[in-house]
Amino acid sequence: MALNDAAKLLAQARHVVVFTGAGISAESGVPTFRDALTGLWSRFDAQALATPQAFQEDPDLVWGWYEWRRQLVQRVRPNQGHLAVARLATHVPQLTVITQNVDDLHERAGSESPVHLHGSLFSPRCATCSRPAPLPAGDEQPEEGRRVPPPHCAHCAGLIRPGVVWFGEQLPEAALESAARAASECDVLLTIGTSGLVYPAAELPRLAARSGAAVIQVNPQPTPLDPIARVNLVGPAAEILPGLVSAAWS
Ligand code: BJW
Ligand code: ZN
Repeated sequence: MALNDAAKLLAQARHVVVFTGAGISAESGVPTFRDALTGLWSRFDAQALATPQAFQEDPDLVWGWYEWRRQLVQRVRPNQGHLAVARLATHVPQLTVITQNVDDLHERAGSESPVHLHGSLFSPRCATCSRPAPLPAGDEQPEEGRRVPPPHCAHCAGLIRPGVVWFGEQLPEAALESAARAASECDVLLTIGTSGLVYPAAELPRLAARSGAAVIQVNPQPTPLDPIARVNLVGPAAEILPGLVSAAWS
């Protein structure tokens, strides 16, 4: 049975990497990017919002979108999937959590220092001088699709931008390096709720597999990572992960 196979691999591992995408936060109420009915980008054009060019052309639209998402995330809670990932740290000798998500639900579930490959909704910075900027005051969630003008930098008056990684931008070097190191050294990589379409993040499970690790995938849908997964657990993360952790350490 797939769950028992995955539990055995986890229980024997010395270093486990958990690699997460938007799907792990779906059951908290945070929309994914590419799911046909609920994805954020089924309502908005991704290329129109998640690129440096879009911010240059229409900063109010892009800032408004990120403010809407930041405040949505502040109103939701970590789910059983995030909590099970945090519990893993009490069982395995070494655990590295690598997330593509810009929310803070792993931290709020109790995972210490997850590696954020694509930045964070909570670390705005100046688009001109790159200095960090304070989060805007107020917690009134703007209406979906509403334009909100970004604040100006206190040092150079440049526009403040979200601290996330847009298409065509480099990932934070230290984060990518430590993620690649962990992926190449681990015994098991557990990939959860990612479509595996966005690079260089999507290379990490492949790197782990090439380095001899067992890849376990948790996802209700097929993904391009299916062929490299030693075990495929088909279903939602908040249902599968608590059972997986219990099966490994019962
Ligand atoms: C559930 C579930 C449940 C549902 N339980 N699961 C090589 C080949 C081709 C292209 C490239 C390449 N290398 C680089 C590129 C270009 C580009 C890229 O990858 N393009 C592809 C789309 C083709 N990459 C980049 O531009 C990157 N930068 C870069 O490469 O720099 C170097 C460079 C610079 C300049 C020139 C040349 C090179 C940067 C990528 C940044 C990605 N940023 C985003 C936005 C972040 C900010 C924001 O949040 O708005 O990151 S895009 C978006 O996708 C976001 C996500 O982190 C990322 C991944 O998405 P994720 O998490 O997988 O979500 P979904 O929605 O796709 O999937 C959800 C999954 O969950 C599904 O599978 C569901 O089934 C599942 N699910 N419910 C479990 N309950
Ligand atoms: Zn500045």
